[in-house]
Amino acid sequence: MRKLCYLLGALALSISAASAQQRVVHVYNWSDYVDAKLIDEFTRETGIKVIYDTYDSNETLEAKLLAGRSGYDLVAPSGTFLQRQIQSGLYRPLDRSKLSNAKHLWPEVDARLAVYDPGNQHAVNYMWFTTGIAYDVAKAKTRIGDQPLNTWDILFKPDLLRKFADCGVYVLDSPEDLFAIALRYLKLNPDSKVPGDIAKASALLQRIRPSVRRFHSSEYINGLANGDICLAVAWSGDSFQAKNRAREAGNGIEIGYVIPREGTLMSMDNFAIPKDAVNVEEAYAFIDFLLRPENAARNTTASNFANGVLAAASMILPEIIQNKAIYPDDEVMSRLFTVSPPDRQTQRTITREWTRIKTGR
Ligand code: N2P
Repeated sequence: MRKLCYLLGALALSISAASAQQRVVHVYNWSDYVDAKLIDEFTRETGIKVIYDTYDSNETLEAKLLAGRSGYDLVAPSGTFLQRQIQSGLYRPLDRSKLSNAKHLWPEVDARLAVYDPGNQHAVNYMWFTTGIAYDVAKAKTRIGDQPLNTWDILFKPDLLRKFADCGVYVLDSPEDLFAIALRYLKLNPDSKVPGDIAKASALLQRIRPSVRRFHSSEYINGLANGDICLAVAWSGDSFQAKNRAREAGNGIEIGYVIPREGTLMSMDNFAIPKDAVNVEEAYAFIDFLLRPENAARNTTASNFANGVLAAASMILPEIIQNKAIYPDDEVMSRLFTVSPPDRQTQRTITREWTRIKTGR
């Protein structure tokens, strides 16, 4: 009996010692952005447990980072937010020598990222994408016939947008995207910080409110896929996820996605390690695992977003890599633009105006 007690005690001790040693990484990434199986595979391979939380707006991530100790070891801000957050000292410099797979990164994407992160010192690209129009093909046809959807007229001509109001219009809750697109539509500089230009864009955006069911940045994937909504200002990969979910459900709903002819915003989401991260080596291990070309390819297959790993390209399904709305060719690329972070004053104005646009006041 005594021997059994001793054995059990020893067992309990060794279990608690093992769990005390369990390595962990706290990841905060965008929702619908990873092949979930890869997270388990990472743990099996490295013994590092992943606590994986998600968000769907840069503003949410930024609020967490600014509130002090976020508890996260790895986050994925978009370019302009990354730039401002680097300037605020929120990230550690990245030691690329700890990322054996960084050599597979796409030099052109790295160069684009360097606009936000000079010298590529704090971040590596995860995915890059456009903002366009996702729609239910059949419902669009009954409402506007053969009129093309590849124009921001759909959003900004109130008579046109109103035709979709009954079947459900969603718009990204992302002022950066919507202000840039409105400025471009007005033939102004999409990166303008001029107060008069912002005011004009704001007035244009105010007019869409009556036909919009909700400003939200992730619900539209299922909303489109199950027929609850029929039009969304949406991110590219998420729109194709909606298309695939509808196809898998076999519900007969077909979802389309277009990059309007007037052009649109191109953005990038990037991995960075917060200054106050505790599990830094584990964060490096997780980034490096996702940069492995076959894993990057799997994340693109799952999310339909273009990844930043050039060596992954040959492993991506033709229907994704040849899809110009996901991997734009030169013609599409010539219609894309990027923006820079607003100064403090402009940011305040945009935040205030965006609240007014969303609430309709
Ligand atoms: C993933 C959305 C990522 C694109 N669902 C916006 N950063």
